[in-house]
Amino acid sequence: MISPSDRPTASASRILVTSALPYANGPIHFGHIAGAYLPADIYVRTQRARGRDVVYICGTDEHGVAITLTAQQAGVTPREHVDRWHKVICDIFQRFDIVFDHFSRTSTDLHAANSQEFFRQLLAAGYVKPLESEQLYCARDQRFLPDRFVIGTCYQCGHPEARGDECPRCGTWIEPLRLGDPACRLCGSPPERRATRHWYLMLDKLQPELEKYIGARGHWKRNVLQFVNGLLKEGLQPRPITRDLSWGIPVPLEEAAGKVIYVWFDAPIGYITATQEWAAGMGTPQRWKDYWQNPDTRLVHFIGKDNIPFHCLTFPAMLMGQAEAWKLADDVPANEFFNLEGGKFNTSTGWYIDLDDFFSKYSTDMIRWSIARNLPETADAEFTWHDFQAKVNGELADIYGNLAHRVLTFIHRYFAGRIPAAGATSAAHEDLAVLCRESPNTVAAAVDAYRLREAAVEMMNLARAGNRYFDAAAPWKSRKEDPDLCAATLNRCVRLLETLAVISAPFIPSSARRLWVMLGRQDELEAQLWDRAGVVPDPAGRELGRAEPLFSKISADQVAAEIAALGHRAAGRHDAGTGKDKTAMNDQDKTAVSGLPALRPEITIDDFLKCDFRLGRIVDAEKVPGSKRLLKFTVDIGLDTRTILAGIQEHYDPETLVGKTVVVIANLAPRRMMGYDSQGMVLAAEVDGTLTVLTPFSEGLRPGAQLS
Ligand code: B3M
Ligand code: ZN
Repeated sequence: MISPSDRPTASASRILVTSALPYANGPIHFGHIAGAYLPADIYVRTQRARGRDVVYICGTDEHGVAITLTAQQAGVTPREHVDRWHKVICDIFQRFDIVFDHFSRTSTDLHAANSQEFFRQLLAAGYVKPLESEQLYCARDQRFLPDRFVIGTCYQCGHPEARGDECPRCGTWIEPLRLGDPACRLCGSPPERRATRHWYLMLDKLQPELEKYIGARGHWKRNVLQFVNGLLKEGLQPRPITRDLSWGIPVPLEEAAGKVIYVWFDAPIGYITATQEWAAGMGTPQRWKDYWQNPDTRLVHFIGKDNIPFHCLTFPAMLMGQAEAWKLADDVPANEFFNLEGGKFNTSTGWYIDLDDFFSKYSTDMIRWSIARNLPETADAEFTWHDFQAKVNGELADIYGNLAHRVLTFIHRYFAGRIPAAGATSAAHEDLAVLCRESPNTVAAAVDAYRLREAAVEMMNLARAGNRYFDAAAPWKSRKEDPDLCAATLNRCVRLLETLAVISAPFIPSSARRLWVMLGRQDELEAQLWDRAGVVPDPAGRELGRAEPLFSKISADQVAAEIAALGHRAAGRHDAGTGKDKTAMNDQDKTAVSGLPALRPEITIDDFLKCDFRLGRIVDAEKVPGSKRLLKFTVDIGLDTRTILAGIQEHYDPETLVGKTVVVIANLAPRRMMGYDSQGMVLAAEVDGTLTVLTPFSEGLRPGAQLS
């Protein structure tokens, strides 16, 4: 094994960039684009323009329980299902102008062979081992319930819809046996525990190596390091990497007949398979090794925050346990979540933007720009129609488009479309030249640091400066008073626009290309070198192309109509479902259509009466030190005053809850969390990520009152 300290973070002349492989299980939306694809695409385009040797790899993730379940619900085979979604997802990337060097899929033979080889080598080295364990088993469906086949209450945050693999609310890596009230996703009945044999990745054995590796990655984003170090501190446990499923890559062992490799084991190997396919397609079948086995390459994984443990611990562990030395990630710029108008993007509840409709009205660069300006790099961010309008009208049209338009139409009108002479220089010209020279470096430095939002702002600042220069130079006046100065002004503005076209291309590629052509350039914009973009040779005498507006503005009426349409779509989903015969809708359909959790299995009145619900008054509330989720309440329930913890920190400021009357389950067995005994539970309702603590309609009710 190669020690991680022998693998220093690579300098950046050869770069392999990956974006999380989207599940071939449904469409992707702005949220995904903002998390792992647009930032990577901007990064790759910039590095390529700077002459770096970059390869950008992605593909669809086609295995796993979620896919098996959705295919089953749709009445198609998993193969048919992933074929369909693979194609849809490719088309969506095209619409966003996200351009990969290679876009693969994980259901290929080469990928199966690669994954099996990884498995075999880890087994041979003792990092994969079979273990007997208890797993949840549904007696009614006569099957084990891996991953998403089971739902229950999260033991970390209390979320009632945690899945057997992870909690969608707090991101905890779930151990299914610890879920509260587990239920089979297929039939709703409570599962039993049964002994079975699975193969485990012995993460505990690799923990010391992983610690060294992560220890040498102090430059990573704080959110990533916090998450990973938290897991390391808890101590890594062996994780099962085989599943009882029929769809997936068979475990390459005779005694494991009927078992497949866990989707999260094979998926990251998909990056490698895709790179091999890319190299073969280029006619250089061995070249993938330059990217995966040469320590000089920089390996960068763009992902959403929910994928952190797999990219920062599991995948590196799988690579460390191989016989050869593999590249481990140098950077994992994980993003937070990107929402829509205050809610999560959700196709089944109608809270989404229809892409056909969107692209029939707005351009790719408009949405790329509005997302780039709001990337969830440090905190959750969102798309709102008002902000979309502000970014398109106020920046693309009024700053970038306006500068191009006023400069080019001026030259067309007064210089017969030919770029006028540069003339003598002046202090103002020099200042502008300095700005143009610096601008590509400023943008590139922000991109190198994965601060792409800032890079976008810096790029737009150059256009802003161009407008200021134009205004101050007032060529419409100097045209009569000092024609040479007027010519010089326009000459300088054209040079600035050339610089701008090059450094804006990563963000708004087709608009930048149109600008390039309008500037009369006959060569390829993509072939321009970033490092020379700031010093443009005198273009005097060149004939311009035709000037036309780059961006159209979005009206207030349009914004209002879009917001109304979103509301209607979401409401329509709740009333009318999918238009199928409603009486024929089973519980799973209802869940899918409404976005609400399925009903739990029936109980009797006696079951209900076992729960003692009381009104309580919150006397005190504070954040639990060291926890991002938990609030600690002191609650007066009439009979006593007690401590209750709730995982709602992200939804409430503790002070705002003091004095509120709430509903408490008062006879719940105490549970220890973060060093406190929580004596009960405060009731809250959650829909689409928004959580509300329940409080009675009338004020001044006495604590202790029993609910019935
Ligand atoms: N398909 C999860 C996701 O789409 C998963 C990523 C795999 S990256 C190797 O969030
Ligand atoms: Zn949770």
